[in-house]
Amino acid sequence: MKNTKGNIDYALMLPAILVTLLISLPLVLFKEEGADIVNALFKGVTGNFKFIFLLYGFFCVTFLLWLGLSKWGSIKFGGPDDKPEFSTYKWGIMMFCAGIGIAIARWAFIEPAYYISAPPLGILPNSTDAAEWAGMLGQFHWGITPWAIYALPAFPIAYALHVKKLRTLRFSTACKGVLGSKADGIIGKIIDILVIFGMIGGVGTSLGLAVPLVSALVAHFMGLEQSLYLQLVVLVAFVALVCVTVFFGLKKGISKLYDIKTYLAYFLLAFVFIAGPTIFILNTWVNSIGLMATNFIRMSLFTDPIAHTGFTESWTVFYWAWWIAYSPMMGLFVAQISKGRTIRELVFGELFFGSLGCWVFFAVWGGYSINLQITDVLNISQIVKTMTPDGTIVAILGTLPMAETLIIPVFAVMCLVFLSGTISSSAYTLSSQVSKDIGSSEEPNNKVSTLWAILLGVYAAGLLTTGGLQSVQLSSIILALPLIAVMVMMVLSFMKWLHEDYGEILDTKKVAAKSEDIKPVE
Ligand code: NM2
Repeated sequence: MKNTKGNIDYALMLPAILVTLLISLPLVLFKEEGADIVNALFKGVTGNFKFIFLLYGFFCVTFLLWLGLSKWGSIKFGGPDDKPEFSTYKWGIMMFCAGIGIAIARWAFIEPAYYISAPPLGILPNSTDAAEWAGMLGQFHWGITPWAIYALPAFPIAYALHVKKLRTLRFSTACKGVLGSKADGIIGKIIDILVIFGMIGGVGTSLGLAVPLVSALVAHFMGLEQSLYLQLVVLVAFVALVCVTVFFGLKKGISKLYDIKTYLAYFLLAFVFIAGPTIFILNTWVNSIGLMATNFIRMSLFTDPIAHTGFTESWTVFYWAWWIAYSPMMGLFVAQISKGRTIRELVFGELFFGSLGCWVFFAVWGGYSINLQITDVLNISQIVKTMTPDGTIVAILGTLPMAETLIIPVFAVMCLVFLSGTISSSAYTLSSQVSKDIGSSEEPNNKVSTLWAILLGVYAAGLLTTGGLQSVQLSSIILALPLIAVMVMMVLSFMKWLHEDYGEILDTKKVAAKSEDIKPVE
């Protein structure tokens, strides 16, 4: 259904626009100073708050495992007769595809190169241990913890939607358990604004990484030099393309096209697995899982307080923040497709399908790169120091059979589709967040979505102009930090609801009967 009323909540829309412009424009206009500020902020925020990010990631894992195994696990999102809408397999694939975008293509091939050249915990760079840990760290940073971070907000939202039957696409509503009617006032607005800022921060990171990758691929095919100018041209072209499709409401038709990126990714996965060192990939994967299992707590809480190598800040903290920033968007989506599932199914389903999906990509693409390094075919740990990350990806792909005729073109098409998909889906979500009273089946206003696509473009231009990975990473880190407080409040609210609605009943084991008696909160 179209939201033709154009019902915009200006109390959310205006601060969001203002802050986006206030961050982006100075970055574009005062490039040098911008870089210095970014540097200082990065050090200050990560240095002082890294323990919070690490604790939060660890909390998400332990809390969800406890929740899934506890007596609350059998509570269903919905009434006794509600059945899941999708088969478990389809549901799992939908969660994986919704949560993963171009970032996996940007990182899976090159992440091991960084880990080999600068490993944590005093491991000798470029050593055998460094190569083994390179396999493990990719699995760790894209495994259980980030998927637990993604999953957490889905629980309060799914409960509010399917059990409490609240028309909620707002996070403030999911905090009603603790906030009560305050959720509709200024505190609620602050919560919703923080969520919007978090989303902008996360999408900014994605675009800041994706645009240079796509322009490196464009440069490769057209024989051009990579430059900031080319990146901005690519960005403007994509934003314009998305604006046209969003403005004319072509979302349905276009979303079919977006499906092809998944098939292209699967094709590249299968190709590298078969054409690459299959047995080495499998061995490295199994080894990585073992290393991860033994070092899970160590890495989860590794604040690096003595040596201050910067590993924790530029990897674990950055990743957790990036996933936190996307977690509201993901929570909304997962909650909507999880009607009829139990709490236990959602905990283990999301952790299983999500982690497994990422692990396969990192095992295959990352394993391929590690093999290049140890067989001396391509010294990736050296190349990554002299070339841009995007140039390194092209060099890695160049070692595959049929690189120029098949692999790099397929990879390029996949990235192009991913990039426009990221811009358009985030523009839609942001637009629905600033719409008043919008239900889950309604579409947000086209014009507002178009405006968001442009704003995201301006924001990404700011990040790209300041240059460097740091500003792109900082975008998620700084805007995700306040979200942690919102998430904790949502969890408290959720637990309060569970206790109120099911506490007594669960003790007498009559779960199914109760869900019909629950009245929506006013
Ligand atoms: N995460 C999965 O750009 C993207 O692929 C969106 C990024 C949070 C690292 C998701």
